[in-house]
Amino acid sequence: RLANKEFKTATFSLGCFWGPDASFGALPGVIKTRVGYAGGTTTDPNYQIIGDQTETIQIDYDPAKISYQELLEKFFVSHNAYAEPYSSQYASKILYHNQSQQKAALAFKEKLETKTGQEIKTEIKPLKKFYLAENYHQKFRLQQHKEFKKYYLTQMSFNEFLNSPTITKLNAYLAGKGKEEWLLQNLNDLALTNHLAEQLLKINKIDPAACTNLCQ
Ligand code: MHO
Repeated sequence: RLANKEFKTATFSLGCFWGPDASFGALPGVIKTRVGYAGGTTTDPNYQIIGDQTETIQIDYDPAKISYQELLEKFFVSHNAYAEPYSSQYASKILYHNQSQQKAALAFKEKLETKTGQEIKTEIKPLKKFYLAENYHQKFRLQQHKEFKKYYLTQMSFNEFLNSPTITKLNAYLAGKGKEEWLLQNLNDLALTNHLAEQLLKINKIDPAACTNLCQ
């Protein structure tokens, strides 16, 4: 199992939170992710009554394996930060947790603007409150795969599912994110049945033969 150790947290808004839940979750060094609403003033928002809050992803990461700088790089390549936001629900935001994140984010933005000569619309401001989104939005890609969803949710509570580093990775792989070698390294940690392991390899277009030496 992937260890649940000392971590740091990054909070980003970059459009619909389903995609980034999977793409950030795939990165080595990212321990777990969750989706919610933040960046606005509306209290107790939900998907129907979101008010001025923004769909946001929270990322717990191991700073020994991935830096805030690398997460910022991923943030900016994952969406168009130059476009005027479609709505406050889908705005681009970096919600920093401390001064060092603030400095890194501002510097990154400035460097990109100088390089491209274009203004970045990302708001950079302190995180005030993160409201966890409804269960059905968490690990959305995995939940779309009903067999996988059933397999895990009969073994664990939703809270365990939400906070599991293993589930974070599985959500990423079921979305076809990440690299083959990561999947092969992590396959045993996913504790799947042979049938589900085959499905997962198929989704990621990996020949099961590639797996016979590495996977049990
Ligand atoms: N309404 C879009 C985005 C969903 S995202 C959670 C869709 O159904 O794909 O805002």
